[in-house]
Amino acid sequence: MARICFLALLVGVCTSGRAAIIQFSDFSSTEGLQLNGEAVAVSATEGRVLRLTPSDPSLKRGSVFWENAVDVTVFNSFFTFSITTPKIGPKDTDGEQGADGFAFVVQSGVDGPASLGSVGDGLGYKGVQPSAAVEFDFWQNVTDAPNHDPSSNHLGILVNGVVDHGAGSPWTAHVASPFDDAGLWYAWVDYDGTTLQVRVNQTGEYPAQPNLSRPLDLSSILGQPTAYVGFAAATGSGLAEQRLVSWTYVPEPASMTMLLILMVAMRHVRHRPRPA
Ligand SMILES: [Ca+2]
Ligand SMILES: [Ca+2]
Repeated sequence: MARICFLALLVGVCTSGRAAIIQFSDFSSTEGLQLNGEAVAVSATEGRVLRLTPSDPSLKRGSVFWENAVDVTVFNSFFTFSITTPKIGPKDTDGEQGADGFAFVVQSGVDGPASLGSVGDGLGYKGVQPSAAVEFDFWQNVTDAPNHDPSSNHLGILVNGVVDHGAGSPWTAHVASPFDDAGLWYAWVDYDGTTLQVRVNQTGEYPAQPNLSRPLDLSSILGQPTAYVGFAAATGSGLAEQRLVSWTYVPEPASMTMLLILMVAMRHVRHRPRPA
């Protein structure tokens, strides 16, 4: 179910005139989204999902963006994904199969919601700028592409379509369990106006500490306080079916969203009929 709504409607009070929410509990509708490249809504074990790349043939890419630019001065975004990998094909420098990965992307590029970067190590994000992104990368590019990937399964916070982390691989974090294990993953990306944080796990409980954070002045990077938000993904000679299962984007601090959820829950309790 797709919907864009307003916090004021959720809580019954006007908290903000700009706070439009993007919410997809599944992708039975893709209304409001622009799908590019290989991105397509399909039925999967998780329900109606957004498949960003198919598991074959090789060298595919896809992206999806909300069709209108939204406020990105502060936000929190929560999404779930699952990735399957046919255990065939080449192995990376860590001896792991499956490739390449995807990214949550905030961008103000000239192609707008049609933006789509390069295949393979580019994750469908390389070259998209001005931008910032959080990558979920499960192919280690060290010698085949000089990206300084720290491991075969890592997070990275990227800027301006550059997927090379540089010497020492700053702004990356290794994640022990492989993203392409076919299980459901939960991810949170929070921006408080000064620092971008990312959390990921397979329990669905919001972790106290982020896996990775990076100070960023998004408005300066983007050249404006609004941007197109969405996802990009790619495969290379290694393969993977990458599925976005759900997605919520709220242009408010994470703490505000928690408070609003609590207020909605309390309203439901208050309005529940008393037993006879
Ligand atoms: Ca891999
Ligand atoms: Ca990589």
